Amino acid sequence: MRRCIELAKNGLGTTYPNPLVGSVLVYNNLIIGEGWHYKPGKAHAEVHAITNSKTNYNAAEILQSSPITSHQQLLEKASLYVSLEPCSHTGKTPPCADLIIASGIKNVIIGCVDPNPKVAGKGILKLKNAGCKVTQGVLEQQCKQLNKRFFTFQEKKRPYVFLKWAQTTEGYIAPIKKDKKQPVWISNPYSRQQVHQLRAQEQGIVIGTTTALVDNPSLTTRQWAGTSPTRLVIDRNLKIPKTAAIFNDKAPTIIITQVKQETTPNTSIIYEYSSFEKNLAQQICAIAQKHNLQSIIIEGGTKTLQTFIDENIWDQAFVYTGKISLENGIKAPVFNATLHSRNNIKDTSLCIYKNNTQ
Ligand code: AOF
Ligand code: ZN
Repeated sequence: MRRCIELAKNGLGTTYPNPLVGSVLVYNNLIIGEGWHYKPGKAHAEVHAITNSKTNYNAAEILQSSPITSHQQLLEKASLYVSLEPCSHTGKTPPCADLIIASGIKNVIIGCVDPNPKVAGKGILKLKNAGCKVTQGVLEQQCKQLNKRFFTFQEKKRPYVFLKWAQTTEGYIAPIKKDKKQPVWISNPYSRQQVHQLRAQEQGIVIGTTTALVDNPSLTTRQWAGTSPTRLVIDRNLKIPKTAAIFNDKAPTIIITQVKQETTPNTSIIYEYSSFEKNLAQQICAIAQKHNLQSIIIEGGTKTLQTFIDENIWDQAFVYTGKISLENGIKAPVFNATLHSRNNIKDTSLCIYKNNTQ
């Protein structure tokens, strides 16, 4: 199952909106086929594992040197491990449970149940009804953690929320005043590259009006291969000029505003209404949910980050502390959270916090 999780992670950034899934076919303690789900519309993990067993080196060796003489016989004696319950429905691809049954596999080991209401136990039932032995809940927590975005989206009806900021050792995220409309770099180039990796993995990125006006960021994925996230920009009174980088054509942009504004059909700039009176973080999450974004990064500034902290709608925080010193500045958000890990990226430290109350 650990190998299934390892394989599944290869799909991070490409399987969305589908979950990350890995599968391994085992005979006599040897892996005889493996695979992972790569992209929506493409084969699911189990399909890859079964297909791979036809050309797998270990499988070929067994067929040559044991009483088992056909691939069919081998499948009948093999065990299929999969990190998520095999699907039972016809989506973009046919049901994996049907394929497993048809291929003659009798022993199936599952990490966790699929929370998608179209599946939710029906895959397991199908397998059991066909006479397969099913073991479920193996490394269950790790398998759920693997799909924290998918599970949060399905069960809490909101995206998984990452907070991210960089601060100086004194706890400032930016100088009070600056001359140029661009960010002042607190973290080093390596940690900035890591932030681009995060952008490639997540589906949405949120900033407030001040960050858009003062830093003029484009919020795209440039220093890592992958897709740029959808930009969600808070602009209560539509103050951000159309020349701002967030309006470039590199990714869709959702403007969250209290001004009633029509969205022009077939454009990548979408206007979404928010009342701004209370629960702004909750309203932003509802907008992200409506647009099918399973994860969002709250990128700043302090006011926007603090809104999510105060409403207690966040799951994980990435806090970079750089070596540069500022005499005076805008204070970093204030929060009370459990430190999960601490790493140094050259002269910048990265503390990852988790919200244990969620
Ligand atoms: C599996 N194995 O590898 C994955 C599963 O539209 P489709 O056909 O691609 O189905 C997508 C749904 O299938 C997805 O929402 C989730 O419930 C399940 N994903 N199931 O048996 C896989 N990726
Ligand atoms: Zn499937």
